[in-house]
Amino acid sequence: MSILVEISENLQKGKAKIVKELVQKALDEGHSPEQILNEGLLYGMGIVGEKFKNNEVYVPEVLVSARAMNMGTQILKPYLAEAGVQAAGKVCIGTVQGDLHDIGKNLVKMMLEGKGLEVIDLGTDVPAETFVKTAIEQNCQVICCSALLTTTMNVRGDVVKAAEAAGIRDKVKIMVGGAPVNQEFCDLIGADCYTVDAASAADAAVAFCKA
Ligand code: B1M
Repeated sequence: MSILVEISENLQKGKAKIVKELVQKALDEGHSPEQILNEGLLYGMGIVGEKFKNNEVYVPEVLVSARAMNMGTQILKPYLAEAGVQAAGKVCIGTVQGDLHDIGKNLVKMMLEGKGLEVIDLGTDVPAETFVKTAIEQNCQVICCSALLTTTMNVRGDVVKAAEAAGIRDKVKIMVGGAPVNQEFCDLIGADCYTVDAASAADAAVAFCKA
């Protein structure tokens, strides 16, 4: 079995320590950091994302795979920077103001990182203006707003309005998700995209960044 396949398979099993060792071994054997990232780590995380979408694996499995992914990327980070490998795009993500639920938001973040995007995590209880300020200052192509409470649903609409007021609405895509919202709500507030789960959110963000 090739070492890149071994990395992918151990990542899918959530074997963080082994993934870390294998990534170092692959580097020592002369594989390029980009190849290890794309054909080992990201490939494995992509499979986890698809299985999650199809209810073949659940939140705990995704979290352990994401941990393994993070351990692997930590080893690669300095080499990738040296090799000048560019992130596929930049996204800021947060749970909206008034809402402290962050498990789903963290899953979306992990999937975005798993797709090679640079993610600025604003945490929870994030005011609409902070999303917009960050997008401007950090040059993000996408803003991702998560929330789980019906009482905080409308803050997503405030993010759209704040982006309009700041004059960046045509420069940034606004994505929404979280249990109480759906496509109809997304259309109503004038956001760009609603996705039901973390893996689909990552696919959509990549598509926006490529466009
Ligand atoms: Co709270 N909570 N909670 N809670 N909590 C819910 C959401 C609730 C449905 C429980 C219930 O009553 N049945 C209910 C909301 C009811 C409503 O609004 N109609 C509720 C409530 C009422 C509250 C409090 C108000 C309770 C209280 O204090 N009286 C309080 C609010 C605090 C606040 O936020 N201000 C509160 C607090 C908490 C805890 C702190 C205890 C804890 C949160 C811990 C944490 O997040 N760190 C908690 C939890 C764990 C839950 C439940 C049990 C689980 C939520 C969860 O993490 N699900 C939840 C009940 C339930 O859902 N069964 C509940 C797993 C997670 C992976 O799913 O976040 O939906 P989810 O993410 C999904 C998708 O939605 C999507 O991707 C993920 C999967 O792929 N997704 C996106 C998420 N964000 C996305 C963004 C995207 C795209 C997709 O694009 C940008």
